[in-house]
Amino acid sequence: AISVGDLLTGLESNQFVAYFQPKVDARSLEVIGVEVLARWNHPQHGILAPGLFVPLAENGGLIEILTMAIFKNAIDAGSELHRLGHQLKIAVNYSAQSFGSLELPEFIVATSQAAGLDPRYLIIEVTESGLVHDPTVALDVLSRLRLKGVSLSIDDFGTGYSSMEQLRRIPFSELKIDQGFVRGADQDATARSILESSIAMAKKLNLTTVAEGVETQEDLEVVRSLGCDLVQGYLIAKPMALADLIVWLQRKR
Ligand code: G
Ligand code: G
Ligand code: NA
Ligand code: MN
Repeated sequence: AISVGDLLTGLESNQFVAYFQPKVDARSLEVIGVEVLARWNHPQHGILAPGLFVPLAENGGLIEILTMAIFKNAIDAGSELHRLGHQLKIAVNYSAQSFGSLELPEFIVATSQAAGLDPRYLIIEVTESGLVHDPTVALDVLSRLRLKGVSLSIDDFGTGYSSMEQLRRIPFSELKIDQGFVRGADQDATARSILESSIAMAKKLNLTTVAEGVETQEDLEVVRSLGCDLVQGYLIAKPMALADLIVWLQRKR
């Protein structure tokens, strides 16, 4: 099993890397941005997924350092992509446990300024459940980031609780509909109705809508027909390393 000690060693020797999954326009399929997904390039176990180490970092008091490492990777990659002519938005997941840190917002802004990447190209994805944990602190941290130009996205929409209240309180600009409502929606009238209502509501609130987990052409057709703005999922591309993303982007040109 992996211990907190291994995690610390991994952080000290820069074993954490960012993978990137494209977010594309639902109609034109033009690439608008990428979601950053953390991976641990472990010397013995190979590439490890966040489900194996994010909870460990949260419980072991290392989530702030891990989040900094991921942001540093993400921002450097964003700056490189911009240099190559890909003006993409870079979305990073933010753990509820990270709201306790007032240093993180400063770190994010300072790091993007140092890399020459305008914070307006950054998006922070937070889950509904994350916001309920400590609502006042979450609002404080997210507002600081918003004031610096960072956009806020509500992730896995529809799976948490008190979602509508979070939409009222927090200055979101994007809403990501959970994969559970997207995959197979062509076969499932209930999922389709939930999708339709979520997209309609998001539009009234002036939020960009993203459908996650688009795996088939049928999934894509459903979300397109409902007017969803962006899509993300295996049909478009799986999460990949920066070098692979660059090749993928060049092929699309
Ligand atoms: O590909 P996937 O297995 O990458 O991601 C699994 C889960 O881990 C998702 O819920 C995703 O939001 C979360 N996750 C991925 N990267 C990060 C990260 O850098 N920080 C946090 N807090 N969560 C992440
Ligand atoms: O919680 P969050 O939405 O950040 O998590 C995204 C997770 O979903 C990651 O683990 C990512 O690898 C995974 N994912 C992304 N696209 C697809 C897809 O089309 N199908 C499936 N099954 N998983 C996906
Ligand atoms: Na996410
Ligand atoms: Mn999600």
